Amino acid sequence: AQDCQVANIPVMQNFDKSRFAGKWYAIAKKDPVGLFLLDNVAATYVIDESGKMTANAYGRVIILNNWEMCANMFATFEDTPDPAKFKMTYWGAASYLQSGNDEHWVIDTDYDNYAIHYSCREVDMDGTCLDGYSFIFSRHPTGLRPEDQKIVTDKKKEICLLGKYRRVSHTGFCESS
Ligand code: DAO
Repeated sequence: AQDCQVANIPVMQNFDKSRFAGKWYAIAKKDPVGLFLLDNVAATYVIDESGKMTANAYGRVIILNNWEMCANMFATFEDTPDPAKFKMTYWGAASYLQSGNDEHWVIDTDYDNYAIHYSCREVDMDGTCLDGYSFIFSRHPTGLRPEDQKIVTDKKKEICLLGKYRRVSHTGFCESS
């Protein structure tokens, strides 16, 4: 059932953050209002000895309307009663980069190939998401394996974001930084 209520969005069952650790390449993205990360986006998740999750991420951004650069970003995650839902605090290596607090939900993953991330920033009066973003992650910068594409399409529909994504290219722009 897809009623598009944020509270009813199904997330990954028995999410195992230690298997989620490592590098993920964003291959598609649904942007929020005031989008920040444009392309060449990747995130590396780390789980420490105490089980706390953190991440480093990078991506091409344009700041001050015209200045193109690679943003190096950091994030910490607070666990919640649902193992697939985290409260994320993020900030940039430089003070002029974006920072804030977002939800970080893992909708689905097989840990080895694909992952679907979701974050609703603003829930509307009717309980649907008014402003949010979502990344489709792959372990491979080249994209998803054909066998994962149907699973991902079905999940996009379940989270009411089918047709809202754009492709995220990897050109090597952020590789040297
Ligand atoms: O690109 O518009 C946007 C929103 C991105 C918020 C910045 C997130 C930085 C940390 C990313 C960790 C993995 C999602």
